[in-house]
Amino acid sequence: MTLNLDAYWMPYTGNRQFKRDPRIIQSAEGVWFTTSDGRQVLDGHSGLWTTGLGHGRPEITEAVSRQMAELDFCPPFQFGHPKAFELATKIAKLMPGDLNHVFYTNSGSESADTSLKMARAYWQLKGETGKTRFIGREKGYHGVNYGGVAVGGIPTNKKLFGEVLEADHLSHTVLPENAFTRGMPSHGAHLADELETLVEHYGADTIAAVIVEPMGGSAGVLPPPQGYLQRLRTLCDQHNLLLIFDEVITGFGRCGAMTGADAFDVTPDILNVAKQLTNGAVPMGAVIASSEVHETFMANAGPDYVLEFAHGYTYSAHPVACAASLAALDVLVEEDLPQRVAVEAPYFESLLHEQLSDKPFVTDVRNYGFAGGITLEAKDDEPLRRPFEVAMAMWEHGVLVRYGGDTIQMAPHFVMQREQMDQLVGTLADCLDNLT
Ligand code: PXG
Ligand code: PLP
Repeated sequence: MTLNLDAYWMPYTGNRQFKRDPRIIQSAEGVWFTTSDGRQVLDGHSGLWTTGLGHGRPEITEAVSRQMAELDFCPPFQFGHPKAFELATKIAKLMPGDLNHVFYTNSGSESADTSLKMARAYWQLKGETGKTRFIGREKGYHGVNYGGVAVGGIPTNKKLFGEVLEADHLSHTVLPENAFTRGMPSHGAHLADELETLVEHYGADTIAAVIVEPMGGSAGVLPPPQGYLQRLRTLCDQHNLLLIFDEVITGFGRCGAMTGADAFDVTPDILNVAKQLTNGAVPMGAVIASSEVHETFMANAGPDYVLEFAHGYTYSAHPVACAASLAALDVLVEEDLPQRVAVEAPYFESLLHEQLSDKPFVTDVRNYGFAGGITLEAKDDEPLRRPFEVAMAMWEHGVLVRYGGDTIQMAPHFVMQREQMDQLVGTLADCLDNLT
């Protein structure tokens, strides 16, 4: 059977190139994909930062199958099912500080927009009605919905779509003096002080929240400079701004701790997750609010039958997603996988820096936990071309990596063995040698 590729308009894909030279994945198990022509391909990106526990975990498959048979759907507005409450309790236990209240979404993009609405409504309910502006960061990625795009800082994601929110941006933290740093860079904490300048410019009474990824992901793995997130936290406290961490990539183990907040020892007021929440098996995201944020809604909404937060999705707390997530988080905790990432991260770090730093066209190598990114020098006036060529060559050589902008990203599964990491980084090194 030949597939008709025409009708499917693929997301974030060069559709014309793909359909000329398709890459079809048929099945997956552990750290391996099998392609439609029967090749084994090493998954060097945990799916799309989603599947740290490995593909096809039987614990998740069984939980999802059982749930489908028992309760396939439950209206989430004004009704609930047991697993939604069980899962919220479990998530709250895994979160730092008093991040205790879980609002379900279906993706990271929905988490981003939910968190922005939550932050604005919080100030409205407190009577501080002028606090509506958001501060994001250059190179930030907060998904593709309109709010997330406005606070995001990747120009190509904004260019054709227009702006709908009042947002300004801190500078990104990729400094030339930090190139080839292992782990957190030592320069750049001072860039958090730009928040002070923005507060002076706009007035704290016009700013609702600051939203950042504790470690930038999409823009190519950007660990925070030492002291940077602490400085942001202090300034948010001084100026009465909410701090939102977008942990869609860093949530649930990627940084060698349960959250980026834990890894970098800074607790936000609102924390967004998705991806690893179900190990990627079923779409689901969540926004976790501090007790103070939650209580502000509960205390100010009027009579108790009135909605405290006029927001939610048809598929919020979907029973099948809840079942998948309960199973996925059990595996994560029982196998102590964030700790495994912390223990094995130095091995991955050494591979990246020792095998890639001297390769042609590599201008930076960055890493933290089980995340690694390299930047490639632009080919003439085409910065996107070399990462594309490298990723295609790797696919031909049996390894999947993510490419985008001027970077190549790697995200080993939390369960990946050293010899598989050797194959991942070794194949990249070989492909870079053959680059023109
Ligand atoms: N916030 C962050 C920090 C993310 O990394 C989203 C929000 C949006 O999530 P959804 O589920 O709506 O896609 C993300 C998603 C990459 C890459 O190349 C990263 C993401 C998505 C696609 C590609 O690293 N992150
Ligand atoms: N558009 C229409 C016409 C709808 O009726 C709904 C939900 O009822 C939505 C959009 C929102 O869909 P969802 O709740 O899945 O985000």
